[in-house]
Amino acid sequence: MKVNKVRFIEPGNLPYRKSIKNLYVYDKYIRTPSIGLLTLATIAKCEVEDTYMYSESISKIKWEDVLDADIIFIGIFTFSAPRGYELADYIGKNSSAKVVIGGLHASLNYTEAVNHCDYVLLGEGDESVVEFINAVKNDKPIDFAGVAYLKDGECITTGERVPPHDIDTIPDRNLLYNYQKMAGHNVIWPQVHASRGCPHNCDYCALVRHFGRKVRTRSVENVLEDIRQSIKFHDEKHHRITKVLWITDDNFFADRDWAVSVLKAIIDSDINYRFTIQARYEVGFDDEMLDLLKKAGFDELAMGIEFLEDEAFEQYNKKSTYHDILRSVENIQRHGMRVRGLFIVGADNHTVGVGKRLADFVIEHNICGVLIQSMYFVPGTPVYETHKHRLIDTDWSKCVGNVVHYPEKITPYDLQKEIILASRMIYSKKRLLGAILHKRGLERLLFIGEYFWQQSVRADLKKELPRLKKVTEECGLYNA
Ligand code: B12
Ligand code: SF4
Repeated sequence: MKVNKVRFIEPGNLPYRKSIKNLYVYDKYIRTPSIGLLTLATIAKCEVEDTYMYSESISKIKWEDVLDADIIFIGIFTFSAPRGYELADYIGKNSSAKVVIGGLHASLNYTEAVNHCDYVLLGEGDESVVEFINAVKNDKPIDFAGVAYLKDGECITTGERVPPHDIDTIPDRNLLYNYQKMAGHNVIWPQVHASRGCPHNCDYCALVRHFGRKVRTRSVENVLEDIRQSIKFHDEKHHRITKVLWITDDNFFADRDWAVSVLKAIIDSDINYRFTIQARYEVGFDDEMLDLLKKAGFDELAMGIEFLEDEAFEQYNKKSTYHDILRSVENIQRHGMRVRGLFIVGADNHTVGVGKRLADFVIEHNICGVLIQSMYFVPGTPVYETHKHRLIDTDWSKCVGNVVHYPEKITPYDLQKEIILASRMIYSKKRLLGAILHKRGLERLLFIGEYFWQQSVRADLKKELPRLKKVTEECGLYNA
């Protein structure tokens, strides 16, 4: 079969729409688009000239340009899976294109995803999209490793895929419809993903199941070039206020020598920019690394603190302690960098009071901002096996911070209220005033932006309260 036209689609949790909130809320109707799917589109373009991508993070989908494609690839995370299935079903009804779904959620939950497409491609797609396109072009069976599909109602799989070793692709940002225009929004960040995989094995982590425990890195030159291109793409035609590039790796520091080389290369280069990055607590004990980060332009580390109790760290196999976290936060701050906290609530030991404890910690230890995620269990993770009976339902679209399970020692309703309380305490009017009076420059601006973003987050969390009250009352699990 001829393959003349290929389209990639990134569904949103909610589809893009114009809203005043798009000026300060980064994750509702507008989001940074997927660099992963864009990387795949860049690779596919070498096979099929007419390759293009749409992302509901930044635009509506132009169906008149999509439905006559020969192959349509859709990438889903858990929070975007229901919308992805909706789009795939629509395409299935209105187009003769082969519909392929992939991405983290589809890989871990392929028995669900196969019901909405012709094929699911498991794992990272850098090599498999090319194999797929070529198999279709040459009328060959789709029988290479890492495929799932339905045959006579039964889910067939062709075995596990080995993750790609060469990941040196710089995404061609011009392949994404509307990206250049939207790149001026301050809630859309320049992003570079420089390595994949993490050697750790936290029980709730879907990433390590998807990308594996072997760390694979891009070459230093390739990472630097991507950083340059990303900055140019976002800044050249726009006046952005928040000029910060996000290195989105899950564990950039896992290969220490490589991380040092990247940082030294940034320092020695013509790149003069501000950066943010995610980090485990161990980096806070590495003074050489912290000095390099500071010199390279990193103002902030987003630390996966997750819990504040050793009991929870132990239960979910997170090799961490409260004491270590604290020491690490203090040392990072001593090196002149901010610490942002990424937290999980809804662990088995969490009770009423978890929200206040979290907020007190954040305020007392000068954590500059937070992302609070309620526990959820993705198929394929150890925590799913032990806790799947505790999921309220499998409406994955709710996995954007809402409570989606029946915690052991607190009701879903009360836990949602704890998240709202924590947000209200951390982003209070008093702290807003403090930030306006005492913080400077970007730090002040970020707090103001986050203050209004969190108002919107809380409004969304509140909307779920009546439903959570009902499921709490109906489940019968919490009767004294
Ligand atoms: C950058 C980022 C964001 C950005 C942009 C997201 C985006 N559009 O991609 C923003 C800030 C918007 C964001 C927001 C959120 N995020 Co986020 N984010 C990330 C992060 C750190 C990096 C994404 C990335 O670039 N990955 C690297 C690329 C290479 O991987 P990839 O995109 O998965 O693509 C590869 C493969 O999966 C595969 N693939 C992907 N699609 C397809 C399609 C086909 C057909 C095929 C064959 C293969 C394939 O091939 C690609 C190349 O190898 C990830 C962590 C991570 N490592 O992925 C979290 C992550 C995706 N985020 C997560 C979450 C929970 C959120 C939020 C819900 C947080 C919150 N509470 O607000 C929000 C959701 C916003 C919303 N309401 O829609 C979770 C999702 C978990 C899950 N089970 O799905 C992750 C995995 C973090 C985590 N620690 O668990 N996020
Ligand atoms: S350290 Fe982070 S990326 Fe690594 S397994 Fe744990 S949660 Fe996942």
